[in-house]
Amino acid sequence: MSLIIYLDGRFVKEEEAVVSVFDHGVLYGDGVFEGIRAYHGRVFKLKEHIDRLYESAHVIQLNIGLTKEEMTEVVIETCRRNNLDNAYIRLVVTRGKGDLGLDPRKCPKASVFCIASGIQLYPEELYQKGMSIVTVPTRRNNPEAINPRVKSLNYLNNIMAKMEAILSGVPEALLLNNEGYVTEATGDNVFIVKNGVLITPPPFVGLLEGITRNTVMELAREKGIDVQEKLFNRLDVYVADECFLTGTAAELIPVVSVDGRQIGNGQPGPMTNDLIKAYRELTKVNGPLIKNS
Ligand code: PXG
Repeated sequence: MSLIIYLDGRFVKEEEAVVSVFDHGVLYGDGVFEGIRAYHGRVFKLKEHIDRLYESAHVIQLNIGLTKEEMTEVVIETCRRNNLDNAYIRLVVTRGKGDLGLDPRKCPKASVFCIASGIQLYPEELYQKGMSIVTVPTRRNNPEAINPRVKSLNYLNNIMAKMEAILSGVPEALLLNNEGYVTEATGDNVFIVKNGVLITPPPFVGLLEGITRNTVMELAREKGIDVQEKLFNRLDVYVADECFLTGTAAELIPVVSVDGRQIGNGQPGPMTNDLIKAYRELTKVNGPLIKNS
């Protein structure tokens, strides 16, 4: 069945939802986006996603042309028009149509689109048995060049790393920064557990401050767990008691092997499993209602 897509102020059929070849999002990756989930008829952490989208746009000096309230309604209405209670939502703002040069001043109006579709869940086996990952040669973008805190349409850094992971026979990559500190995976943040402390790298190392990451840190603190944002390297991961990745699409995924080194006892750890449960509970109650008829 054809989806209904929001595109520049209108709801159109998927077949009609097309952007120009002169759009600078297409020509240069000039734009920002969000990946959002809806669960049980609610858009999870919608305010946080909208806030991050507007912050990313602000950094690249992109005028979205809609208020946050209007954008919130765009997301909810897109779910409603497709009658979705559970959805994966992609909200994109590009620089819009310009000429063939780089100059963003030639793009008078940003283009906004929103896709809400059914979700492709990861196999349950991944959550039961955990995932193997590797560190890859490609380093995470230098924050002084392209700051990973901006969720921009330029994802080549992540895609290169993803290809290197696949070449190594695993589905996900761990990216280091130029100093060798652990940053994140290609579309997920990373956590380790050592001696009961939950540790994740600080944003300044060069990573996207994930909404799932922040949610997991909150949930852990509510449980009385000591949560620390601090620098660590590959070796710290090898000797961690537990490791997991967090992201909107993946939620929390246990990691049981990194560069061939078994993590902990090679099974998803108790803190990881506890947090997976707490996260899934939260998805039942957080976020504005879609109110499908
Ligand atoms: N780091 C990066 C680089 C990301 O792109 C996350 C962390 C997690 O952030 P949230 O806010 O979702 O907890 C992301 C988010 C995919 C996919 O298909 C994932 C993202 C973006 C695009 C596609 O898995 N990531």
